[in-house]
Amino acid sequence: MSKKLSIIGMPMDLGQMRRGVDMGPSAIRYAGINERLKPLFDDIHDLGDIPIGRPEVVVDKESNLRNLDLVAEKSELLAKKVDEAIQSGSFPLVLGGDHSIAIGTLAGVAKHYKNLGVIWYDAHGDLNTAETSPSGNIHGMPLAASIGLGHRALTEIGGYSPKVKPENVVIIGARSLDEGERILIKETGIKVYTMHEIDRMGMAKVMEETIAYFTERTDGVHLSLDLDGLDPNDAPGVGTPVIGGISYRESHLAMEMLEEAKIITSAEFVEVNPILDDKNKTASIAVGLMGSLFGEKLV
Ligand code: Z70
Ligand code: MN
Ligand code: MN
Ligand code: MN
Repeated sequence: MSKKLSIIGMPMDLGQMRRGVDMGPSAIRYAGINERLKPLFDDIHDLGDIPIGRPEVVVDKESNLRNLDLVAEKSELLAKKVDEAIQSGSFPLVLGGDHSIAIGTLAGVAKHYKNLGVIWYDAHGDLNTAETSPSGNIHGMPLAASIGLGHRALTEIGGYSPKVKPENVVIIGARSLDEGERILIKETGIKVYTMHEIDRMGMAKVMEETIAYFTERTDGVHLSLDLDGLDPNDAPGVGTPVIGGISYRESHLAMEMLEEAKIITSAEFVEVNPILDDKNKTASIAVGLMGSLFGEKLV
């Protein structure tokens, strides 16, 4: 079977207040994604960007969510593109955009699996709902929406809910969780490897456990990688940096182990903000991580 990749840009910055993350897909392309991944696939299709435009910020009166209708509308477009890519036998790789794009990505992916697993590589849990959100920012909600919790406009993208079962979610790198998110993690039993576990067990063990867990119970695994999961010293170009994060080396090891295990069936790299970056360093790191994820070898 030929190995095909579809690259989809989602330059959406409506899930938070920091402009610049809409330039993520451009920054990642500029960092050489096509050239870097070319040797690793038989065929790469860069499908360009989902049109987002420059809509005005509208806060939903009833729910207080920033840009609710717009995020929902654009997420449907992304879901359709991702769905088509998978139907055509291609691996979908989505470039964000803020993390709210995961709502659309997962809507397009999850219908193709009975038991989709999700790796949420992030400093944050992104498990807020309109009720628990401290900010009204939808990029703090995509994981909640994908397990069926939160505003209906977000949970029902693609016309079905939930996309993922909470027991099929593994969060890696968490170090900034809100009160409501902690409660939800306890209630749902979502597996979390915080920085505490990463330091204590080492990334190799964290990934071994994660891979074993998914191999047993899932028929596909989506990797949702927020660049703020990495330490801001390594990846400074993100809207919400949190110190004490996953290192560059640990992140490469994680990607290499996922590649060896051959469990990842779709992926997205989000929250790259070239305006806040140091000479496109964060986009370059994203591209390097994709290299490891898709089988680039050191020797
Ligand atoms: C906070 C909220 C968040 C990303 C920040 C922050 C969420 N928990 N997500 N950066 N990627 O506003 O809900
Ligand atoms: Mn072709
Ligand atoms: Mn996130
Ligand atoms: Mn984050």
